[in-house]
Amino acid sequence: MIKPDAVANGHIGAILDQIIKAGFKINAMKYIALTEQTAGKFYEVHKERPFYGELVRFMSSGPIVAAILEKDNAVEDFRKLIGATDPSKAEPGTIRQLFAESIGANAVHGSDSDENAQIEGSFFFSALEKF
Ligand code: FUP
Repeated sequence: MIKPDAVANGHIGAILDQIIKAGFKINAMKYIALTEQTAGKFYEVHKERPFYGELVRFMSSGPIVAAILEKDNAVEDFRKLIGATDPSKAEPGTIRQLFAESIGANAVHGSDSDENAQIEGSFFFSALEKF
């Protein structure tokens, strides 16, 4: 996902450019707005965390770009490309170091396992929308 902060700040094109140049193929993509309810469901694993309410409000504060990306070793390579959750700790040249505002408004989301990538891909896309 490209999150509401990066969309609002005009970084969709630059972020997609980095993703494509890093060798990822886009298998599905859509530009949509999450409601508090859908954002809450997507981040349900974090329900008990203190930042959950703020996270849900932020993720439903404006449109996002959702995508399914394909590459060998995609989960690990994408997490390297985006950098640490807290942009002040992200490596130079990573997407979060370049484009994120804070640990909450951190520009992008990447799945943390192949299993979660399948679950999260199916959250946004039907079989007809995946290539
Ligand atoms: P990541 O996998 O890097 O997106 O990070 P996490 O799964 O740990 O966290 C998910 C989202 O929760 C982050 F992208 C932003 C938000 N978050 C906070 O707002 N504060 C925190 O202390 C940790 C995470």
